[in-house]
Amino acid sequence: MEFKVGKMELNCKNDAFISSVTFSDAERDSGRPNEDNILKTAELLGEHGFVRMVNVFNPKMLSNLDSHYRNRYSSYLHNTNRPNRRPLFTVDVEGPFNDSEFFAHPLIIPVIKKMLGDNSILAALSSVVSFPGAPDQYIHRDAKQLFGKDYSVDKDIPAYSITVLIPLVDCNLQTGCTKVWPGSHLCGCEEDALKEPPIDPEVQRGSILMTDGRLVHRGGANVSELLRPLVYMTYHCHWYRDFGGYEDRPPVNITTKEFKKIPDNYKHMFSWTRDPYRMIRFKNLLRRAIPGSAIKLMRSLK
Ligand SMILES: O=C(O)CCC(=O)C(=O)O
Repeated sequence: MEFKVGKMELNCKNDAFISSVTFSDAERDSGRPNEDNILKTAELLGEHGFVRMVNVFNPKMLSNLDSHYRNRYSSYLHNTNRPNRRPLFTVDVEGPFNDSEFFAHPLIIPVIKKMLGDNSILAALSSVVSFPGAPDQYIHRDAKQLFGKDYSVDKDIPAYSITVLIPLVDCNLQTGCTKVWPGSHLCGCEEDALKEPPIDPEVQRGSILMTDGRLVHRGGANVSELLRPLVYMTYHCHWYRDFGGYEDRPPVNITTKEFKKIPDNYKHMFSWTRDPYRMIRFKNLLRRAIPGSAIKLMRSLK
């Protein structure tokens, strides 16, 4: 949902309180986070609509993801003719991106489960790149409201969509932070949501920003000379789907071969991308194409 922009968007306070939890190297490398840190992360996310998780990806894992990404998507990273200088593209579930340590990261997934339940799904795996000179992105919320014209119903219900933003370079005031309006996920309308100025949480490579789908935010301008690639994963409650923004590309792209590699206990995160009626459709098509008597004849020939 796009907002009409008021004057306050320019009034950023970077010294404001940042909702943030720092994980130790031991938690990161063992994949066994301290339960208090998970609780704190979920609590801050619920209260402010965003939380920065510091020191989530170990450098080796991130560098594997990064080199696969830069190789595979190099055509998007050289230049752009988009006026907003922010190309968006789907990241295929393959290579290091088809790894449960990534899509069900042991520090991230416990928070997702606390917020969305045990059977949440991976609803998007995608990337947005902001090129040097990219202006501020339009102000928006990621999730469309469930009922009515605004968020006056949604503001009173638990989170149903969460985005995990993974920067591949440091996000700061030069490369562009994701500007957030704290608490705006609990605001029913645009006027309330934009009452307070936004803040710019800096997120270093290896850390992530988690946002409630209802949070009002925008990518900040890239005033540096550096490319600022961001990979993001969106998780949904198992009953929720939102295809807004994915009219011309799939939110999750996973082939049958890659789907087979997903461990059984994570398959539910991706099974919504498969068509359970594919064989039935195929049989119906055959039935229409081949008259009944021909099918009977074929059966009798067996
Ligand atoms: O670039 C960013 O920091 C945020 C991107 C974003 O919010 C989006 O593409 O929906």
